Parts: sequence; C-alpha cells; structure tokens
Amino acid sequence: MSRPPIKIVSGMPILGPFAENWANVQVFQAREDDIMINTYPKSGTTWMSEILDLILNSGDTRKTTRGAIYERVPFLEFAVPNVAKGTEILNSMETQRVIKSHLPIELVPQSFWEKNCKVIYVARNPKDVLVSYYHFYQMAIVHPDPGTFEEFFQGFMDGTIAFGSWSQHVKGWWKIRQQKNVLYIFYEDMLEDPKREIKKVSKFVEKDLPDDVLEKIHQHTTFKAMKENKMSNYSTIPSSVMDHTISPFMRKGVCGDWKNHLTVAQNEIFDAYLEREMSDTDLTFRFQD
Ligand code: PPS
Repeated sequence: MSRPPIKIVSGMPILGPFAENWANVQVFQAREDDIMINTYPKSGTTWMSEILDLILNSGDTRKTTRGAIYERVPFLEFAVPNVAKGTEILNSMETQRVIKSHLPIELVPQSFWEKNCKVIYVARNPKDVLVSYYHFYQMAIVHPDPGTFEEFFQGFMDGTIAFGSWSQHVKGWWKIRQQKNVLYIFYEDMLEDPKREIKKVSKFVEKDLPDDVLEKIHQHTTFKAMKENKMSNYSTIPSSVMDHTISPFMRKGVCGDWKNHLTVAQNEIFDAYLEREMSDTDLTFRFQD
C-alpha cells in the first residue's frame, strides 16, 4: 500500500482502502454501553481517547499499558490490506468499547442511535486542523500525496480531502447535540483548563472521580506525557506506514500554530470561507490562546 487515491462513499471522500470495508461499517452493530469519540480528523481524538480510557479505568495508568491507543480505542472505519479492520476488532471485543470515528453525523451507523450510545465530539479551530492535517497527510502513507500546502489548503476549502467538509462536520454534530446523547467539547477548552474538561467527560460517562484521580489523569495526558508515551504517540506503527521523521504524530499540540503556516492572503480566504460557511450557526471557535 502506498499513497492510494481518495474514494467517495455515500457522498463523502474517504481514504481509498477504507472504502473497501464501507459495507461493514454501515451495518455495524453498536451496543448500549459503547461510547463513541467522534471528531473531524486532527481535532484531539487521541487526546480524548487517552483521557476517556483513564476515566473508565479510574485513573489506573497501568491499565493503559495493555495496548497502544489505537488498540484500546479502535477506529471504526479503519481498513487497510493485511491488517485487522476496525469493524473486525470491535466485533470481537467482549468488554465495554470506546470507539473512534471521523464519520459525519449523517453517516454514523444507525445502530448507534437505536442504542442511544454516548458520543463525545471534539472540535478544533479549522486553521489549526488544516495545518495539523497537512503534516499528517505527509507522514502517514495511507493518505494521497497532499501536494503543496497551497494545494492542500484548496482541498480543505473544497471539502475534497479525506472525511470531506470540516464545516459540515462540526455543524452537523453541533445541531443534534441536544437531541442525542452527545457531549460537545472544544480542543481549545481542553488546552485552557484540562482538568475542567476531564471532569466534564467523567460526569458525562457517569464516573465520579475524586480530585486526586482527576489530577493524575491530567498529568498522564499532557502533551509532553503523551508524546513520550509509546502507548499514545503512535511510535509502535511501522515507520513505513507512519514516518515520524517527516512529522511526528504528536507534533506541537498548541493553539495558533496556523500563524506560522498561512500567508496573509490565505488567511483572508479562510476568513471569507468561515463567514460563508458558519453564517447559519451559533457555533464559534477560538483561534489563539
Ligand atoms: S487523528 O489522526 O485524527 O486521530 O488525530 P487527532 O488525535 O485527532 O489529532 C492530533 C492532534 O492533536 C494533538 N494532540 C494533543 N494536543 C495537546 N495535548 C495533548 N495531550 C495532545 N495529544 C495529541 C496532536 O499533537 C495533533 O495536533 P498538532 O497540531 O498536529 O500538534
């Protein structure tokens, strides 16, 4: 497998190999106690996954060494040749499942709604998402070649990169958050006050934890701690698949790095895009600390 082209499933651009397992994703059977972590890519999925795994294990960090984060929190739509698919791993799990997904609201398998599963949605400001995603496209060869930053920027604006339109994704989940069992969290809020957000998550999953445990979870899930932890930094994936020398998965973990990448002209185009795309919602984002 080397840089396969994007394919379209149910109207959404998806990584080529993922499209091959789409039929199994659509009929996936959720269970009542499943918890889904859903995000547009590069919005804090791994961070939230580590936090939630710790919350469910009452802050016992030894339990998080049982596997890498992508094993503890399997990725529903993940599918590449000769590796177990997300649906297969999840179907074989007997204990409570935390499930990672990047699917937009319209494409979430029906069974999640039938079972009224809890969903934690993490959203991040799109300028930092764009920059993070560009670096990720370069380092993970399951993506097509992103081309120049200018070209990838255009793909983001047009919604033609993997998982499609950022604005449709964040707005779609924002709209239904009160009708469904959804906790909507912002990456920038997690940066601002991680303990406050960890507490919100623990309340949402009905796991009451004392302050010292919340503090322990916070310490274990700082950017630095997760970057150094091989169970959360993706370094256990072969370098032929994810090349951290091109760009580490745990890259910067900050708000506002877009200022180092977007030109003044690109920033103006981006602001016009936001005005156009976000005029029909009260959802807003923070672009700096
Ligand atoms: S993926 O591939 O879509 O699952 O990626 P995802 O985990 O959603 O996003 C990766 C970005 O999140 C940053 N990250 C963190 N930031 C702050 N604190 C912690 N603990 C943390 N863990 C991961 C990671 O560095 C990526 O952002 P960038 O901007 O590229 O650094």
